[in-house]
Amino acid sequence: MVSANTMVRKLLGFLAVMVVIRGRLSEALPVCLPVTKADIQRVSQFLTMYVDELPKIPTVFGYRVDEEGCFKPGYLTIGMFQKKWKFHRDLPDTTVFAFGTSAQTATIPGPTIEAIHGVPTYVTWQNHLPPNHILPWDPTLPTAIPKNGGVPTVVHLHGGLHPSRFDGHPDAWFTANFTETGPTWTQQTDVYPNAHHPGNLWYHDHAKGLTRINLLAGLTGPYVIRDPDQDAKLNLPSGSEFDRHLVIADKQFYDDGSLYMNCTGNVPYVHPQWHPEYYGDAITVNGKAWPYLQVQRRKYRFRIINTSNARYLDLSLTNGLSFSVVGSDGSYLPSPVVTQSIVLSPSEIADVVIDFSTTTASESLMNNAARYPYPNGAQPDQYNGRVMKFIIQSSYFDPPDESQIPSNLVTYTPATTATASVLRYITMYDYQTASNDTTHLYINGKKFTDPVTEMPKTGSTEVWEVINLTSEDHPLHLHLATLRAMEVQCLVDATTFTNCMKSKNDAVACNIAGQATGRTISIPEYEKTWKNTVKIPPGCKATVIVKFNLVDKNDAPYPFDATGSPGYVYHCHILDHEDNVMIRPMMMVA
Ligand SMILES: [Cu+2]
Repeated sequence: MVSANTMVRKLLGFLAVMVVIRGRLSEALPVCLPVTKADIQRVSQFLTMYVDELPKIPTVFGYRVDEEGCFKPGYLTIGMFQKKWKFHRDLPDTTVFAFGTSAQTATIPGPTIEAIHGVPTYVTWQNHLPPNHILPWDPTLPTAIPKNGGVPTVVHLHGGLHPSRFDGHPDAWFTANFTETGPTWTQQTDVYPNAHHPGNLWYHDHAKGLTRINLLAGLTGPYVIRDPDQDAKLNLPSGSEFDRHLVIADKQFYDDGSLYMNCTGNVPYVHPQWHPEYYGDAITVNGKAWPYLQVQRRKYRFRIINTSNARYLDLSLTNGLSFSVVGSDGSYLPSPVVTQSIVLSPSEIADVVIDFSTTTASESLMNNAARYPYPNGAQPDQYNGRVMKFIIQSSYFDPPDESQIPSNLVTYTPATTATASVLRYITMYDYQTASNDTTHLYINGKKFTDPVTEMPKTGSTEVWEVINLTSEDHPLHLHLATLRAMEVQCLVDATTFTNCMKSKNDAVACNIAGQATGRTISIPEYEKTWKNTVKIPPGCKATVIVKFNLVDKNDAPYPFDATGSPGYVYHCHILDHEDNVMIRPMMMVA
């Protein structure tokens, strides 16, 4: 273990230095002593796998039922608290930031918010966090920096359809007790109309420049929009025992249990702390490192959310089990897709059924085979290549399994470019030093603060041709919209095209039509529905249909006004990229 380092670290860990940046800001930043990568890896490697039971995430209800049995709007107050969390039996308690209705009940991840389609949920998000962050951050990024201290937070409901003032705009941050608020903050309570069709969403922090550390610290939680009639008709495995979330996030720890986030950047003279990708060796599920779950020999539904900062997951099961994928992100598939493996970028959701009666084995491991960075980086090892274990009980238990995997699920507006009114070219750039170290990443060569260029008409359908000029995959996430990648075609000469784009920043002038004629990458069957995040492979162009309307109601307009301030954003969901600064504003117009 790293006891020598830890002793010094414990001595100095809570000291802070006053760093004056550009003579304007004085911030208390943690002092970090250098530890080697091997030191940090050793902490994960000492943890025995599959000794902690998978926690059941608590549920809170974002609606109420009146005397007549009708659904009525629900009112929730959910706080963000600093508390101690046990990630593993053999790891000391970890200081985290957690969502919950009280400090005592706050969990990693936060409680599942259950909502009813079309019934509004009011959430007052409260910040109870201390004056200083528990993780190092980087004031040289465009960052929410309060004048009087505190940890800025703002909650985004990922996949939600709602007016932009409730969207968790990166500048709508607030500190404890709303003492200080960001420039686009307007109100304490967000109202979610739950206009999105029934499906899987999640909520997480979105504060400018701090998203990567606020999520690593624990500020994530699941959100489900239900339609009881549809649930009854589908008859998928249900109830808190057989319908469960698996919220996956990779983490790295010091041997005193505290969360590790690098203190020193990869190009420290540009950004002293920022690093292009955070990867942890400990794979946590529902807040436990490599947990186990005892299951009955029957069908289970798992809503799997990748809440990692940068790690893609390529999930598979041992002992012959497969996934029947019923949904991707917030939507159902038209019919189940049986697959041996599922690739999830950060923020993507797979809604699956696993039928444990199809094996005679007594256990099955869920493993991860995704290279990092994806898809050309390092191969996962025996630590970050493991996720969790299912222990399959030998006998058959009550109640009998009457659930099913129906052959027809749910269909929405067909995916066609014919109804699109606007074609946009969206380009992803990576800026590097002479020695190929990334200093920042942009979309369309623009900063977040450059004037808004994407102003879609509310109710419309667009086509976005998204071109990835970098060497790794990026998960493109749009707020408000639902989207679907139709085809991916790679560039024949990425170097020439990238050089042209770096001088002209104009895909048409750089002959994208002639360039994007290379190899095609097929879209997996299990992603062929309306999503909110799509993967954009390196050196390729993805044709993405983007809908600013209701795909479950034949492209009907939103039941709320999506125009007006502060607007929405779209961004890469690798959080380290989003923070520096692969994010752009998006303003809806009438
Ligand atoms: Cu990215």
